[in-house]
Amino acid sequence: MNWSIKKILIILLLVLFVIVLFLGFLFFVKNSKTEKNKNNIDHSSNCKNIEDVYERNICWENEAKEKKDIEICKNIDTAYYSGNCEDSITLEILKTDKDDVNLCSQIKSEIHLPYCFSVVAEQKNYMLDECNKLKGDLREICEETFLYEKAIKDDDVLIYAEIKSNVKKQVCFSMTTTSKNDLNICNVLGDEDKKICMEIMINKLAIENKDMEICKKIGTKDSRDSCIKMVQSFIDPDKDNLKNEDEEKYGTDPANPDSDGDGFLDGDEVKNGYNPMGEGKLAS
Ligand SMILES: [Ca+2]
Ligand SMILES: [Ca+2]
Ligand SMILES: [Ca+2]
Repeated sequence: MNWSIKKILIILLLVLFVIVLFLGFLFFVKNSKTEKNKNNIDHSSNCKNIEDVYERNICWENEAKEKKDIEICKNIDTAYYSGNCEDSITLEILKTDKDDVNLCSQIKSEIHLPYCFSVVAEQKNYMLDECNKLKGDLREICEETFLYEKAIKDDDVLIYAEIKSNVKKQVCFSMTTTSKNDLNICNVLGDEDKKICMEIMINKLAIENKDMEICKKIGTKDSRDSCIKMVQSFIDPDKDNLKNEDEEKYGTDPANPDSDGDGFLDGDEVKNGYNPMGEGKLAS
């Protein structure tokens, strides 16, 4: 074989080698691309392909939470659950990444809104200025929530007075007055608030002491009656081991320890599954 043929053969072999390398490279690139596509498709279609609505919604919610992506929540079928999903991600972002009250305006459910504000309230050290970033109703709910949370945190009865919403004020009063036993704490308040504060405290003391007499300190008749009713339901004046609340339920006499006169106490009959109003067992 002469040299020129050898050279041609070597060149041919080299060219062949380069072609094989090139083809190999192409094959690798193509494969890695399909693998990547497959991953993408798999991830988003995982949830899409689930037939059961409930399971599918949970899948979307988990994926949304994993990626902290509110957009993914929108795949959830029911508006209610999709809103819940969005809210939980907003709250998660608020807690971990951003302490901005504006995030709360993205909250969908009215129930989650005060919770959102309470998270910011703690982050912002209950400074009401933070609520100035919002407008209208949102600002009002924000301020009420800040005050409410601060009143409870500081156990300070004077802060309640600043809360406008009556329902919130009452909840707030009862939250803190539960730790106190002195009616005088209400005296620092203005007339209207003092009245609410006193009623809540008196109710609490009457129930704690199982004493209806305490209720009589309440000025308003309706509130007084409801206090008495409340205390009555917790007491057992005929000492038959059945509280008045339960005497009413079983139709027994709250002033007679043995309503059916068979020698067994109302409460003991009920406890052992017997009818306190006659013969035989209680219907389950
Ligand atoms: Ca009784
Ligand atoms: Ca009785
Ligand atoms: Ca009896």
